Amino acid sequence: MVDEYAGLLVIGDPHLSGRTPNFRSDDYARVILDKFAWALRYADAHRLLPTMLGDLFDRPRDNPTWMLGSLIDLLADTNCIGIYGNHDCANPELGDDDSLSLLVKSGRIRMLDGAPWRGVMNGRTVIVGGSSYRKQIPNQFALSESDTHGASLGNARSPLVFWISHHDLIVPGYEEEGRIHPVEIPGVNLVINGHIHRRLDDVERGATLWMTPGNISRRSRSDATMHHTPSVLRIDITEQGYERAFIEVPHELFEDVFHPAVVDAVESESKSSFVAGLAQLQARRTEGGAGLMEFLAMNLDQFEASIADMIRKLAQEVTRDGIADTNN
Ligand SMILES: [Mn+2]
Repeated sequence: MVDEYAGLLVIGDPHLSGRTPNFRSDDYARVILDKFAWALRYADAHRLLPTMLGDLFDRPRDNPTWMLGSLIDLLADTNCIGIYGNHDCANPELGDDDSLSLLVKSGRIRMLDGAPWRGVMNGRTVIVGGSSYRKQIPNQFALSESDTHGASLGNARSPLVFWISHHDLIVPGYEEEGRIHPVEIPGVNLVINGHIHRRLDDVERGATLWMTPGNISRRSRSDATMHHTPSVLRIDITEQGYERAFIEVPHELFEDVFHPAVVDAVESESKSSFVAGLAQLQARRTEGGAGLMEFLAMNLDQFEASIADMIRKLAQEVTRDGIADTNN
């Protein structure tokens, strides 16, 4: 087998989308696609295998054709492995109507479910398995005979086994949302989990380490996102095992990609401040109408029920379905 790679480049939750989310004020579609392209170039330059943690797309379907075409080009001469996330599929499993399945069928991305990647990196056998969203993370991993074959030919070191997932893990900083406890998985050295958009501390369970590297895009304006630096995770296979490093993905200042929060003028109950608040929102207009619904929820009480209802319906009409974004 050709010793093609020096390690992995792990890319968390890009959430590619033709629409600009929430409070972002830039050309999100182009910016995030460029980040993904940057990561692929970095991987290529350093002989790292691009490994996707899921949620390549923000919405499973109706993604712009130009974007799908760009991805087909970007991934043409690259091996890329990965799993799908909750945002990649409209149903519990990835289906033929979901955009990601195009990239899988055309051989641009190889899904790891049920078919771990096996190869040699810097002279050592490496196995990368994965569990897509809702797929069970195994409770152990047994090497096959061919996995240990290399050892008898002079490669005395046992294979390194990595596992990627897209799950609600109970890890420090995500205890309330989490549902799955990290445990030791005999046979697995390192689990790398997507889905959680900010970098959290490692969790060590016996011989298995669990990592939450966070994503490469900033989607919400919350504090957690404000303090997250978009990064990819680089894993280099070494003599002793592996080394990890976070590589910052070139990005603009937080203040330059998000609309400022609307603070004043919303507190007073008078109708004139309601109009002033609307004017402020218009000045910071977001594509999906983020902010408008929050503003209305806080301020509609002062009107008669029938009028409040009419305003609410109008707002829903003009913002279509652009406001009900979930973050992970
Ligand atoms: Mn996600």
